[in-house]
Amino acid sequence: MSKTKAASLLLILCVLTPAQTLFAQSRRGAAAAVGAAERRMLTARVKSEFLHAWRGYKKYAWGHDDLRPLSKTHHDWYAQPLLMTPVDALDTLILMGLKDEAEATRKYIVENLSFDKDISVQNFEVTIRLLGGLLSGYQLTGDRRLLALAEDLGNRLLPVFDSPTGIPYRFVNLRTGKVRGAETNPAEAGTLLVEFGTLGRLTGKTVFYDKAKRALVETYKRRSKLGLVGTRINVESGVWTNTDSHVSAEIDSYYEYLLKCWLLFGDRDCRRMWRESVAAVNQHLADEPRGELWYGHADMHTGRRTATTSGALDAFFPAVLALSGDLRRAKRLQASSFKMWTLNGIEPETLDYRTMRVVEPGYPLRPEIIESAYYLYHYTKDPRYLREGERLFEDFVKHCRTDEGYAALKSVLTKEKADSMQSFLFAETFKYFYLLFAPPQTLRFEGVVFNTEAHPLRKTR
Ligand code: DMJ
Repeated sequence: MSKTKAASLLLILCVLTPAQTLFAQSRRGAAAAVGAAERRMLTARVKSEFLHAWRGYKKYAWGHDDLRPLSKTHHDWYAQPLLMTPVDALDTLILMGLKDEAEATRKYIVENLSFDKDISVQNFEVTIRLLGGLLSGYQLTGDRRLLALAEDLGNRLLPVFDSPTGIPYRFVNLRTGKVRGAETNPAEAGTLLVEFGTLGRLTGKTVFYDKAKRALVETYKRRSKLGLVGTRINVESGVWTNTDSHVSAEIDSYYEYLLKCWLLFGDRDCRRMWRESVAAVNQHLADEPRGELWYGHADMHTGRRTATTSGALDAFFPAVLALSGDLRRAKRLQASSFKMWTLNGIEPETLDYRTMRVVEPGYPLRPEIIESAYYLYHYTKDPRYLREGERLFEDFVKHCRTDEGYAALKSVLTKEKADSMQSFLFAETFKYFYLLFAPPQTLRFEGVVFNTEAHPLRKTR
């Protein structure tokens, strides 16, 4: 190399940010290693940012479901709070070693949370956030009052399964058991068995496992000849009301739980359903513009392409592919997700991956791309995923941090903030950042399965 060339290369490397350096390196195929001191520093930064948001919640919204970070007020999902943020945050507090905060939160939950409320709640959200959070909290602390709360909640949710098909209604009144919402989707019908199954194993009450498993199986049984499911289904007639098929909102975690229920419980039906389903997804939904890998939309019966869109929620799929052993597709898909993120310095809710045009510009602090970086780093130990995580974290802090918390973005194009900080920020987004950078012994990956809200549940085969 000539002296002038060497000098200009040195200059370029000096002015590049770490993330830009990653790109420079990735063109040559390898990311720079991340040393132990650098990882410690990143871990500490994540913890400190988590605490920043947690203090904001405690200061302005303690006892309520979420913090509204711009108006510095609180938000409750229903007429009475269900402690969404404390329950979702508890296991992250424990994993981060924040003992006093975890202890105070556990105490507050067991002394104040009651499900004897005359409110109609969304079964899916309450299951993944509250049932999942209480169960992992119980497994991490051994506090049986958390399990008792989970069992009480489980019993109050059970009426949702009393439909003619066994596919659950969407809403149930926690006090009266009255159900509503006959039109549901595979995600809400099929993302229940990890939590209900664990509750069944821990209480010895098989009804929890059996009802949630039936819901998953009955959804699967209605797949098309191509092996795909649609977006909406009527729980009373079992008829699809929207036949669009994809791995995005309203379907996503249905696939995740087919795989995870095999891994968590050793349920062979789930393994068979996962294998058949993922083969159909790879055959009919995968798309390869410009040699990249994306998963788009197609009609469940004909396989005809209906949309070339993907988004922040779809970014969970590399993690699931990696967990299933398909690292080749997982790596290619994660590269696409990362491209989607870097397009505007943060990912949009929906993107047309053919034109690279943003379709829905919001960013509600979603974790999925970080979750996938964590899984891929776990399996490959390729520093690329640590560097990727570092870039995601820098952008995330830069665009979403407020003086008293973190705020969703109305638009990733303008970076205008929205007055919302959902509890999955604590359950998932910060947890996956933390686990990505922290030493592997922080959590024995092979011993647990994360529910879709990132609550780690112990394998009980
Ligand atoms: C979470 O509540 C869960 O991960 C769910 O499966 C999908 N959406 C949010 C986070 O984006």
